[in-house]
Amino acid sequence: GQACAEIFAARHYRLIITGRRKERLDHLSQKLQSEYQCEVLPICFDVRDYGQTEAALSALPEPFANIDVLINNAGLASGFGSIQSGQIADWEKMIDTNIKGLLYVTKVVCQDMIRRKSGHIINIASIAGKEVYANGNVYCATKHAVDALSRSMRIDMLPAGIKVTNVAPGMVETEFSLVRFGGDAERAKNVYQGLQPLTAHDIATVIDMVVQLPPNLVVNDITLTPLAQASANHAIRS
Ligand code: 8X3
Repeated sequence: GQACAEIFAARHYRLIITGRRKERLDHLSQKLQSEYQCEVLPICFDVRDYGQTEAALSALPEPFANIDVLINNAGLASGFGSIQSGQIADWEKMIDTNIKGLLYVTKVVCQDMIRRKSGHIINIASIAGKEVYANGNVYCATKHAVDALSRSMRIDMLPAGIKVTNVAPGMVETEFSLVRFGGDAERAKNVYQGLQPLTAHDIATVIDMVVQLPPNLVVNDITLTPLAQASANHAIRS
């Protein structure tokens, strides 16, 4: 999310950045405004709560009211273990954020896009939405749901001419693994041991490329991996 905000700020897009942690959000907002002189509206809310989501996004102040590009980036993996040992709290957090949060935000934002017959929705899915791997179970299921929703949205919004792009990254070094392993930094580091993972900036670069394409050209689905990764289950390490 932050990497995308930075790339679009450099293009002087008017930005709405959202998240749960006000301090982080305000800090990023100030950084973008001072580094790129762009207009930024930070809004703090939790996508897991439909009431909060609707209140935050349905009555935007005028210069920010018409959203052209929505990036559904909120998502996480929580826990890594067999289905039989899974924690209900982890499952609910992933289902509520990765599926329901994406649905809630999309429902609010797409209304105006459909009215204007213009807009681009980018759903950040995962290679875990294309394949499954051991101990990925519920996370993989939520990302398979995102993949299905991207395809469904594209069909449902076809008459309105809304672009929908499903972005499915493989190994990207962000806070992803740290969050998945409950803050265990050593374990998180091992995930990318012996290979060069992608960066958030790599993913944002591709999103920017997809957004810049001509009106009649749509990337519906794109899977991104580092050179050392061929599938969710095949990576080569030195
Ligand atoms: C992140 C990629 O392979 O760790 O969604 O599930 S993976």
